Amino acid sequence: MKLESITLHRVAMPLVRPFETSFARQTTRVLLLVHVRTSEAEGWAECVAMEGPLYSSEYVEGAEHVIRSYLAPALLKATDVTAETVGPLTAFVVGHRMAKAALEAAVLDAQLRASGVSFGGYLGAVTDWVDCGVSVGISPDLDTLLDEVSGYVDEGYRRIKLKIKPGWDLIPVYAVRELIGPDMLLQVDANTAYSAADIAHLGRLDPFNLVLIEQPFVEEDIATHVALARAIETPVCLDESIVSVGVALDAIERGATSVINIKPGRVGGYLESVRIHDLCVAHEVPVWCGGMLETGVGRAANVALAALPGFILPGDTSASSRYFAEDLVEEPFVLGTGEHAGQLAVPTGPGTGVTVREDLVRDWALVAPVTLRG
Ligand code: NPG
Repeated sequence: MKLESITLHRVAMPLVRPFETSFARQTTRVLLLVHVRTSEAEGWAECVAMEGPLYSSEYVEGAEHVIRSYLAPALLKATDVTAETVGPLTAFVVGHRMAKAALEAAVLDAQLRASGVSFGGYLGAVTDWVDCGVSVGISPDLDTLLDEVSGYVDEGYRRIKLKIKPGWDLIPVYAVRELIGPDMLLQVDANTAYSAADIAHLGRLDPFNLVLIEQPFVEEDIATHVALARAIETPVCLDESIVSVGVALDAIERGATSVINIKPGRVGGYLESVRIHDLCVAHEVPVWCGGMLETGVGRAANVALAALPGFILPGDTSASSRYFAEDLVEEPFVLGTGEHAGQLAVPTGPGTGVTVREDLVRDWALVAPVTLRG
């Protein structure tokens, strides 16, 4: 395909409730949407970078800048662009995986719409419904936390993930385990908030029968995750550290991680996500699909990815209503009922299978959109 234009929309969407992690408290999701026009079709994608460089070094305005100055010009001057060539064409730029992932996903959406294939069909989905978990932020107090968790259990979510940090770990985990009973899937996510000195303390989570503890130490520190995995019974899962299939292989071989969270933005796209998935299947390492407070645009693609066979744990693929009163797409994600309680249906239409509400993109714009042409 020939890429004719790339339009960047910076929008702000109010969250239904504040989302607090060990690194930030968000009340609004500021994000970058990428809209491509090709010789054959149009495609949309969402860049998962946050407003500030707090989860990773990427952030909205930085992603916008690298796309405008480096990535878009490289794609717009190429004679043939497909999702498979976005990676090679942009490999000259170091890092900036979230920006690259958004471009690759927008091109893939256009390409699949042109050929009438769904994301799930292209990526290798093997199921029509995926199990959903929900990520619960750090609360002002235990009562608020338990209220929030009870609401999600009543909605049908199949797994609870609690955000933890030093000073907010053993007691909330104990209280939530008491609330939800011994069998419901429960896991914790530290977003790099701990250090090697906390290994014995983290071992005190073992009695709570957690599915996993996610990313307790800084992303570059594989060695301390190895030490933790040897010291405790709770499986260790890496998120921030896993930025490519090469790092995933290293972390698995060193015993730093026995479960992997795959986030397409963090690893540079859906194609690299499938490579990590395949590696994990070959090593019998379970994977699950992470989330970055995506709108329906990114959520649709994530739900398709989560339908691959290695995704045996529920993902942070929650319903649209977990975050937004109104989603950016005409088909908001709603949890199923009956046998599909706690699940989302994998979209079946061409591309992501969702239609962007351009009226909302306009209403929620933070700045005028920018269109780049070859
Ligand atoms: O359900 O989309 C979701 C959010 C899941 O907790 C979640 N994401 O560290 O995994 C994370 C966290 C996150 C959110 C990270 C926003 C960065 C930004």
